[in-house]
Amino acid sequence: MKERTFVLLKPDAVRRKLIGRIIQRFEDKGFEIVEMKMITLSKEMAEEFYKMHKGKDFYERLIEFMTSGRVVAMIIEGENAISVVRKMIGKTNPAEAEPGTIRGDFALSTPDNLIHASDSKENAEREIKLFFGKLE
Ligand code: DGI
Repeated sequence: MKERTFVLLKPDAVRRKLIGRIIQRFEDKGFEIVEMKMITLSKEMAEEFYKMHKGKDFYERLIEFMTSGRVVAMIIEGENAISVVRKMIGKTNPAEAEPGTIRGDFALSTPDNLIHASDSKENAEREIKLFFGKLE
């Protein structure tokens, strides 16, 4: 089923100049980037984005990291985009992410694990609305 997912390249991806190589993987796979923008997240925006983690021990560091530089937000479209893109980014903890995944190949730790991708249809809709102001 053709669907849309939300992907965010985190500040470490921008700082390390990995944007092109990461996007290339999604294009090579056959996905289409249908919307994209580079922004710096405000604290309020980062807190809304990660509100499900509020109160957890890693939360403050996560918000600080997410607001530490520019990010690239995009909507990616294609067959089963939500689950396939999640598979391509790899496990949350890059130390456990398989080689061949983005986190497995390019990252070693959290919160600087390079990339976010929606994990469900509900979250994809929420995140697309938050960043692009519309429901898909
Ligand atoms: O969707 P993910 O980014 O794979 O994971 P998530 O939505 O559960 O968590 C969002 C970010 O918060 C994740 O990319 C890194 C950080 N995080 C999540 N769980 C942990 C964590 N950081 C630490 N240090 N420990 C955790 O258990």
